[in-house]
Amino acid sequence: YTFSHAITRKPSRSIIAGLRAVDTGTPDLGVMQAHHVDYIAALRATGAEVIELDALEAFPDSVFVEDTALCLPQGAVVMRPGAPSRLGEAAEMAPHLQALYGTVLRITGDDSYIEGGDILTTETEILVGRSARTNAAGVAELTRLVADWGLPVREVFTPPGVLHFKTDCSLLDAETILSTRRLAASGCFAGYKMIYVADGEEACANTIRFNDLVIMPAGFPKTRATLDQAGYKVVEIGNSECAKLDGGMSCLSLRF
Ligand code: CIR
Repeated sequence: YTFSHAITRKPSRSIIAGLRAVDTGTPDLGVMQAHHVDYIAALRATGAEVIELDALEAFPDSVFVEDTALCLPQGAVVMRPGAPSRLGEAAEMAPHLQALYGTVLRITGDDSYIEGGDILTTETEILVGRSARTNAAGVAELTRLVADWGLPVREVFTPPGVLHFKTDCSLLDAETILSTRRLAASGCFAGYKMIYVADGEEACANTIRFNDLVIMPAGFPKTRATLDQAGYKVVEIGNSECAKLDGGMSCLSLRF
């Protein structure tokens, strides 16, 4: 599958107030901006058009655009983030999707919560991990909305203590998934070819395959070597600042 577009949003000064499970220090906006520039350059290097949205000061986590929508060739679905401080980010994204897509659907149920970081789409199915941010009602509503899109939704579970399903996995090609062992242990990837991140390098499972590139966070040499050996064309991008906010390569863009 070739991606022709990506949407990103510039980090805001308010990023220092971004959500985090554990406080490991205040993110440095200047360093984050530099990493963000490198990330966008890598996306563009594959020939895709990257739409860079302006920073949203009112939403500290809004650089993590992935959580606001699901973008597929069939259409886009605006999410309903489970983090109260992030709920409004979805409405900010909707008009930009409307400009690019014929079909834009929305998760609207008062009790439905779902974030894009919990959704992994493969060639055959849409896996949605229930998590602290994504609940059964959210998964059920998405299942109804995309019922005629030709890809079944399969509910799976994000392990406790892991922010999102895709914090711990990514799709490397039509049949291959990069995952942590703790996530794959649930059996959710039966039938897929697996590559595991090295022990101690769990934080690099949030990697993306974007056209001919595999874009991974910098500083995970064992997993990098495994991906090189498997024949992937790997680019490393600094992620030190987003990592302080539990964010990684997938979170920073919507890709379609
Ligand atoms: C949050 O907790 O919502 C942000 N600090 C990080 C979001 C990362 N997004 C993603 O994994 N898709």
